Amino acid sequence: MAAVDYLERIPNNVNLKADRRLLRALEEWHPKFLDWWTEMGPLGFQAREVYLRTAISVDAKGWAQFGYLRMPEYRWGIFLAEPEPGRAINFGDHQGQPAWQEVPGEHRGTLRRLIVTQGDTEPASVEQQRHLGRTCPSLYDLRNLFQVNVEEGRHLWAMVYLLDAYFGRDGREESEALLQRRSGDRDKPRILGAFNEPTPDWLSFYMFTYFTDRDGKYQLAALAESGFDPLSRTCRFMLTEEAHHMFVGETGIGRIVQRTCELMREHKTDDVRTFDGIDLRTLQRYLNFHYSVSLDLFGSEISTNAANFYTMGLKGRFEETKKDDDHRLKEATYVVTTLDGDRVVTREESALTTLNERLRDDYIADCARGVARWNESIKRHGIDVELTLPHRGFRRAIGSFAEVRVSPDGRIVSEAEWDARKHEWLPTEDDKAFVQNLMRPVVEGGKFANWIAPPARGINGQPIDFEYVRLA
Ligand code: BYC
Repeated sequence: MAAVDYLERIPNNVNLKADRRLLRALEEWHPKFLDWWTEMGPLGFQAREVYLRTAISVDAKGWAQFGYLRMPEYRWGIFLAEPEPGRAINFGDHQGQPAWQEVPGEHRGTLRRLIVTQGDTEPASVEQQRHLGRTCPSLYDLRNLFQVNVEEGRHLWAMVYLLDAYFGRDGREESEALLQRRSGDRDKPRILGAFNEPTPDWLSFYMFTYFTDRDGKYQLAALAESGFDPLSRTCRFMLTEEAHHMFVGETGIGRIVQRTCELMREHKTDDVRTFDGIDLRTLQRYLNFHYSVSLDLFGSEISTNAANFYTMGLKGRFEETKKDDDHRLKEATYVVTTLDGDRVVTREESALTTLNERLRDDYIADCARGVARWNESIKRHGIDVELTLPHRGFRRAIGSFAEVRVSPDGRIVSEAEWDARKHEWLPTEDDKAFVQNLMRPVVEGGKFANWIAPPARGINGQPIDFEYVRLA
């Protein structure tokens, strides 16, 4: 079961050839996906050989195979984690019943909506990163970008499989629509806010893969708890791919921090811009932006949608089965930080309606761990500056904080103070122009742009100066 069938046009471990109707639906969708990839996928480099990993089984150990291939030849396919025999629905009103192998009729619309929302983010991120290849800081980084891109493409396949296999004609229509919306398009935008923001430079890319892909981790983990077993199994396998994307983000920012500190020490100045480095203040402003946009992806602090997803058994908490409570939460409460008039307060609320906030809390704690690691690196260089996560209410567009202006340190500020100080807190036009100007391609084997340190090690045990992308 774990072996992936690569003899088929669509590699899969779901015995696709036994289901003619589904196979036909996916075979019809396949060329449309390739058209979308050509139109909206990475610009340039499509004819180049890239050292990519491909899934060859769904075992935790050794599922990946590395080798050179051209991106359009990537074996996008359908991989579900192994079924857990006897798996039950672990939370909500259906708790204790066997996990659903088919869509429960009464939750069909809600489940489809969740799958479409998840699916929509995957092509969106590829669209956002489309232009980055032209300005790569190294071949190593270029290869990582493309690895992330092809795997986001595969995550789209994962959701399209669920739509086509389980939702009939509506599912097929949704699969088409996933290829028609466009990130940032005024008329047919992607569904969630963060996926309509541009990713114009590599600093934004690393912030995105650190903060926004991490939302992906938490949302996928919550969906992996689903009582709808095919969704759970799909998300469990996606999480193994997602880990690399966050690694790219964390080490990417870590390497920029390291290089900045080296330049600060070498030239005895905070203002490393003169030396083609990215100063820590600019890094902090980019961090503030990407963190706040990603916090919005968790939805409102109080959400009846979230309560319903849980009660229906469709979307659980992070590590639901490790929690020691009744997994129904009808009587339970949870403390949330929210607004009371013009004050930031903490308040006890129903545990069910606050599930978005709880997931956001798990996410915030995880984000903070990476920031602490970057700060250790700054400290090791003997520099007395710390990067910080801004307050959760800062620059929010979703939830109660969207109504007010909150400073990074968590004060509600007037519109006048916001206007006067937002340049200290968020990337300015000048910052963006400066960063853009640094983005000059470096494609010589083993060389890196001046604003980023080389990685500690290469990919899959290869040396750092390995030819990760064959340009000739
Ligand atoms: N932008 O009750 P509320 C990833 C809408 S990332 C725009 O507060 P709810 C990846 C919401 O849809 C993970 N709209 O929120 C990362 C609702 O609309 P309706 C993606 C927003 O429903 C990097 C209304 O506001 N996966 O995988 O409890 C690269 C009130 O909503 C936003 C998922 O998101 C927003 N930020 O929760 C590649 C999982 N936030 O119903 C990939 C599936 C809320 O009033 N999605 N709204 O029309 C969900 O679980 C939920 O839809 C959300 C929102 C958590 C997003």
